[in-house]
Amino acid sequence: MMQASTIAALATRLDDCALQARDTTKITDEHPDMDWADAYAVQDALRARQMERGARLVGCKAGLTSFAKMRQMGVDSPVFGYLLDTHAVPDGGECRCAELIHPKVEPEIAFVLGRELKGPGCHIGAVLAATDFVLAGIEVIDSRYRDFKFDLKSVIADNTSAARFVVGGQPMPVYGRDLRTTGIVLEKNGVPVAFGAGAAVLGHPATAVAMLANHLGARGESLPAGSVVLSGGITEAVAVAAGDHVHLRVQGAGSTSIRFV
Ligand code: 0L1
Ligand code: MG
Repeated sequence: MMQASTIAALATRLDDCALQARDTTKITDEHPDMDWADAYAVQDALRARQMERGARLVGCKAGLTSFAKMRQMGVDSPVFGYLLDTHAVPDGGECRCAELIHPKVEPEIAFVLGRELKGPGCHIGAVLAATDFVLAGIEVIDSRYRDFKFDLKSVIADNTSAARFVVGGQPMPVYGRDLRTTGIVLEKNGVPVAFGAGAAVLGHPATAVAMLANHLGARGESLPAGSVVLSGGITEAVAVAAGDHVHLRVQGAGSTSIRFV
């Protein structure tokens, strides 16, 4: 277990990198013995710093939940992070690239919970029962690590590269729908660049939400009613730059978009 002072120093470093839009080397280079609990402890300390500045917790995210993403990043299991109101961009709104290091976008299905979801023991059925509706969601990831080069523990400490997100305004109830066959099309500057379906995320995107709830439950936390949960990129992440306009269509759930300036 890392010392509290080391955890605090690492959280400060990652926070400063995000605030100043500059990168750093992955923290396991200096701390090769960092364990999973240490990695999430750094993430907790990062969240505490940001909330001390006034940010509010609005939800959580699961990352690396599709084989496309795992293959892209060379890892083999999902990771979990948190979402703050400071990460949220209004539908159709602008994301300032000067505030980010090397942003990429991911097409996701966002769950909005009508009831608290608490592990352990969560499964797809419990997630769907607690879900009020799903929305089209674009996550903007921006690893604080140089060239997006990291291992799982380093990326967990860095709040799983969370930077911004946008969700659409057309809620789709899950009852009577099959999220596995729900199709998505991601367009960059009017050109379709990625396609997929919900099943790309662990067979069913609600599986990622159940894993997240079980992960939180093991730590004595839960997903409160009203939480927004990003279930993970359905395709590989797509790099973006100032001037790009990204639009996501989700079958049955309308669309959402974001402009990079
Ligand atoms: O949301 C995600 O899938 C990203 C998880 C962290 C890995 C990355 O930066 O691609
Ligand atoms: Mg994501």
